Amino acid sequence: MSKSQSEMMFALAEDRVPNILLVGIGGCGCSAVEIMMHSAIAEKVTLAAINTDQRELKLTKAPVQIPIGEVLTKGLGAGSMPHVGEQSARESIQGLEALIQGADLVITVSAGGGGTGTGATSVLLEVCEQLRVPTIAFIVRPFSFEGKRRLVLADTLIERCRNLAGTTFVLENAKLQQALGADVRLDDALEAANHYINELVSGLLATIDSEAIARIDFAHLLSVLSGHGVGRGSVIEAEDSESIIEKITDFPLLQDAQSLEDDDSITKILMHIWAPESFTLADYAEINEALHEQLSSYADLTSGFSVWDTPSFRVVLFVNQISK
Ligand SMILES: Nc1nc2c(ncn2[C@@H]2O[C@H](COP(=O)(O)OP(=O)(O)OP(=O)(O)O)[C@@H](O)[C@H]2O)c(=O)[nH]1
Ligand SMILES: [Mg+2]
Repeated sequence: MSKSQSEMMFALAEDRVPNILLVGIGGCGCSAVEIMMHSAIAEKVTLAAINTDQRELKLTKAPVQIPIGEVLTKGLGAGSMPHVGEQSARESIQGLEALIQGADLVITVSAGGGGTGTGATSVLLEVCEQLRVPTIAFIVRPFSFEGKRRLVLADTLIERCRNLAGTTFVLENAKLQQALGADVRLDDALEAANHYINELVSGLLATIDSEAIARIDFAHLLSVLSGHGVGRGSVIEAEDSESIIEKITDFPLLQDAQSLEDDDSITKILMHIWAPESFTLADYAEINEALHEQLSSYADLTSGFSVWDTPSFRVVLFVNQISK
């Protein structure tokens, strides 16, 4: 190989951006993708929507739309039957394989409790596992007033995801009322949960995207968010570093993690801080200590740091708690 050829290959490797695929599955997943279509995420990842319900699918305007189970459901939905969602995904397995092929990371968004999300999400995650593509799953857990059946179905899906995905984040619809007040309209509440997922995914992408003094690369991100753990995350805007510490382990819409002793679990943390120039090593040490105190004294922390010309702070935090 000539010198110029090898230089060119090196340049290509340096410039390669990870191919991230975000897939919304079922009604909730499609609504989340629809929100992302109007956010900066649309330029950074490939957005795809999967559904048995073709009307819901088309509403997303996602660049990649995959109808599943067209023979089984005739495009009319899975009627809250998870086995129909699952069989639909199996009927369309070749389309799912073609979708995943070549991705460096797949992020799924879906709700448990209905037919399509509950049945098809784990089939997609299985395909990713077979093709050795890392995964992160965001699962929405229904409101308790929707009845026990939906909650049990959601919990079965969450259990499956925990065995298949690198990290599983569980959003509780039940926490929306607490976070937004009792008078919130139902459609606004559902949308707020989807915006929250949008914010977390944007935060995650920002950690690897920034011009940083200490940079987190894509391989760091994958290593923190692997191991079949329970995920929690937050994006904090704060005026000073004390306010960061107050808010840092507040995960408003996410399911509470089981409290495990350090001996029973491994906690991995990914954090990126954008701070003004005045930020000191002492401030940084204090944030790190607060994290260890509130999450785990043995936590494995990967952190990035950027200085920006804004007087306030922004912190993106992801925690992955893995049972030993
Ligand atoms: N946060 C949020 N939750 C939603 C949204 N849409 C539905 N849900 C919740 O998700 C659960 C499952 O609903 P869908 O995602 O529409 O169900 P599906 O997977 O399309 O299932 P089928 O329609 O039966 O095929 C519901 O019981 C709601 O609790 C949404 O846009 N945002
Ligand atoms: Mg549906």
